[in-house]
Amino acid sequence: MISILILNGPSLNLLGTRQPEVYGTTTLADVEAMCLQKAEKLGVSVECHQSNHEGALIDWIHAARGVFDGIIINAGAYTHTSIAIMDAITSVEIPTLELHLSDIHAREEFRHVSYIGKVAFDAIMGHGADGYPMAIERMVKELQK
Ligand code: CA2
Repeated sequence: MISILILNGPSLNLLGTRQPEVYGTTTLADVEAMCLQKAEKLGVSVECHQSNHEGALIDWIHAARGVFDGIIINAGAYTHTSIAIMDAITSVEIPTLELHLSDIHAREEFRHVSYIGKVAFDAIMGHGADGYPMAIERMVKELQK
């Protein structure tokens, strides 16, 4: 069975509680439930983790080698700063999909740079919480190629 690791970075634990005009009203628990539902429908397995710490995200990426077939990552603000997460993704050689709630290219210029985008095979952004099940579908399509 295809297995997918879904990682969420800093402050995404606050989803649905603040800045609803930017990030929507769906909570992280809702998002994870949506992912499990989508996975069940597609006959794949998903495991979700969130951390506010760069090193914790990197540890999960490293541990994914030989365990997960794909990684979906919303690295939050680390997207725009973290060469360390980019290198971790490269090191495990697991197909990785970049995910964002908002369209980072339609926002402030400092969000236009994405280190994750340099190593991901594709990106899904601007669809809010619905982007998560969309990302699972995109990942499954990629892994079934
Ligand atoms: O659009 C996205 O998914 C982002 O990855 C979200 C990050 C932001 O730094 C990226 O540029 C784009 C921020 C996540 C903060 O999440 C919050 C959720 C609710 C309330 C406040 C922050």
